[in-house]
Amino acid sequence: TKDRNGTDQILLQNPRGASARVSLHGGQVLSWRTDRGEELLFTSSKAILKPPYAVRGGIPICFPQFGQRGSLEQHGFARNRTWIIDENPPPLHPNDNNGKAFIDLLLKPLEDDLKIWPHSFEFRLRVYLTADGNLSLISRIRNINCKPFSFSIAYHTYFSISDISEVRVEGLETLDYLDNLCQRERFTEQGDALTFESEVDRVYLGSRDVIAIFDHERKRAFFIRKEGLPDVGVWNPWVKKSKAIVDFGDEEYKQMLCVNGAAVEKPITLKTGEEWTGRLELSVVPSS
Ligand code: TA6
Repeated sequence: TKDRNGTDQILLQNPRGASARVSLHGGQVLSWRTDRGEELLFTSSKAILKPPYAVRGGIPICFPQFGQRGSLEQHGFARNRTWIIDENPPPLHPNDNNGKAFIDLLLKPLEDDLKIWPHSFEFRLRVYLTADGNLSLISRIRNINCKPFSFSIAYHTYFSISDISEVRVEGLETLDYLDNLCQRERFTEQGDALTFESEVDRVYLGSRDVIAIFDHERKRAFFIRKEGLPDVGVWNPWVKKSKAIVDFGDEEYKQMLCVNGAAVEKPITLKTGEEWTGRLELSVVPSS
């Protein structure tokens, strides 16, 4: 299929009818629906579907860095480039194939990207739906044949929620975090669950491998399971920041929360021929 900007999108559907849509623009998941057709990811009504914008919503992939790094664009170039379908990906781990509905993509950096970030890398992404309708993303990043390089990465996931004031996140308690609202100063999470009354922009460090987002009003919980992604970004722009973001509606902060599986605090370094794999699996379950 094609989006309104003519960019190719791949529709994945599992036998029970759960679905996901992946755009070749940015290798970005733009939709993940239950078998009843309920949309689980947030996308802004003001999202701009063409380069140089990353679509405001779904799961933008921040690579080769999260945040700012020299003259690279914010959150790196991967989410703003055209990916291609990878016709013959190297074999994945057997249990990575349990979804019938999957797509393999390959990042195509521009010459200019390689001038700024001169590393011969390969970034292969597999997106698939499991039989239960969970959404799984596997990134495999390889140093083909050059001197060691380092990168950080985040799956900047916009979850659709009913009301940010009725949401709590569990699994981050007692962890340290860098607070982007205080010059990335380091704090320790005191609460036993994270709730939201104002802008939050943090990276929790060395997190556990399961994070839960409880949407009280919709009586459901998202679970984020991750491997190779030790950190968790949490972001809600709240009122003031929302108004300052051109591709974000003034009131939309109430219906979204970003909780991002990431590797940020300790960038990953790959020597020649080495490969890194990062896995993220999202599921949603009823929760009273
Ligand atoms: O989620 C962390 C963050 O760096 C926030 O500060 C905010 O800028 C967000 O990413 C979105 O960034 P973007 O470049 O997509 O507008």
